[in-house]
Amino acid sequence: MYNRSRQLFAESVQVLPGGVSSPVRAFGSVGGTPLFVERGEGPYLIDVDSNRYIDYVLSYGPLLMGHAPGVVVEAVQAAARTGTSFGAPTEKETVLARLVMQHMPSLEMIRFVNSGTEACMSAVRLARAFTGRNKIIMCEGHYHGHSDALLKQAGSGVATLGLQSAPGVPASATRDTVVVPFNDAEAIRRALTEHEGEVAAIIMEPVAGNMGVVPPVPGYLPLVRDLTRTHDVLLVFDEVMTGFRVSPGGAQALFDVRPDLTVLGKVIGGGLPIGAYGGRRDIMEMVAPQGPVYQAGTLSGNPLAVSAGCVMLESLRESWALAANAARQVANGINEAADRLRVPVQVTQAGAMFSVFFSPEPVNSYQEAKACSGAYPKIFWALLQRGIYLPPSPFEACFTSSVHGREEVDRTVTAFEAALSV
Ligand code: KE4
Repeated sequence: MYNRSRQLFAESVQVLPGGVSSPVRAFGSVGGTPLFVERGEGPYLIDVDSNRYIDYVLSYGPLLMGHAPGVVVEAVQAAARTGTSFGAPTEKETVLARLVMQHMPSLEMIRFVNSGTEACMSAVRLARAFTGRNKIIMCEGHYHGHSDALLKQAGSGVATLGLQSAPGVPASATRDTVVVPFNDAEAIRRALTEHEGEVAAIIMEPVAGNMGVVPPVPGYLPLVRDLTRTHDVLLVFDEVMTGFRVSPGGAQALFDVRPDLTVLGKVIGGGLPIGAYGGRRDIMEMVAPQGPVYQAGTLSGNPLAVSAGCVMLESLRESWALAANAARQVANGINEAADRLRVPVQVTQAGAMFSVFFSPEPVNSYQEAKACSGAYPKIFWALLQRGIYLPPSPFEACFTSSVHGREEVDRTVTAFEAALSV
């Protein structure tokens, strides 16, 4: 079943810490040997032992059109034939910027970088420079990449590994990071009052995806926006995951809340390395070389990633509608199966991403997500053995694509019904 993956893992652990290039891939949270991938095909992942799965990881979000969509492959091949990197501006960067702005008008200017981490880190530096203040408020269980200031009670792989501290991150780096529970506006009000005049920005995932998918409770985001305005603090939406996934215009369109800055990644690179931050012109004009806030990158605006991103966004509305429909059908099917089996689950779905919490009560925070994460490994393996590949951690989101069709949905729901019966 997994012999070749086991062999490759035995080799990779010799040279890669944990045998992987990113912690969550090591299956630490669910046990067993991580799957080594041979190839992806549309909604399917094929591992090196020729096992075939319906893929709900989709590289943790970028693949809104599934694996190796023809138009993206052709765009990347064509770009590569003219050169892989120039260290000079290209027209495609402006084209991608305009495509982003069509869907997210709050971004009046944008800077491309190479990862969500880099984009979040740069957005924090920019917010601090613009306001002249140092403190940053973030939410427990949210994940904004692994830059020092934001590695505090974070979600995703940090939560997966149960890391209580961040070795190598000096206290001085997180001294100005204030952590509050998600979905608790009073906690934000208290933090803003306690640190009046000291806070540069609140950064948050407007729909949490790194504790499982946890939407904002009704009224939360508009209230946060009001509080940031009252206290003259910037609001930064980290839409690396939610952007172009919870709606074509991201969470800011879905909930009609306009942030001052937005962080992007994943979908805008179609699976190639990319990140971006953007927002109000008066803020973005502070970014070097137009302004004094320094941020740079050898491969920023890389022509292959930007070409892939342009193709992804050119057909965004159609892709998103199909992917969101698949997510909705899977979510409904799991709910109906769980009802039939009287298994208490909370299925959360926001556009083309969803999660299943094994809890009788709604999950609105990281602590609540953590409290019901114990059942996840059993379900993960029961589904994997039925050809369904979920993220190997309860602190991740499940993603659908435009090519997850009725057949994949039906097979997924059938597998869930069997797994929930185990
Ligand atoms: P990257 O540096 O991994 O490109 O992006 C960091 C990041 C920032 N903000 C949000 C909301 C994110 O979800 C991420 C990265 N997401 C994780 C998965 N939850 C990346 C997967 C991994 O760490 O291997």
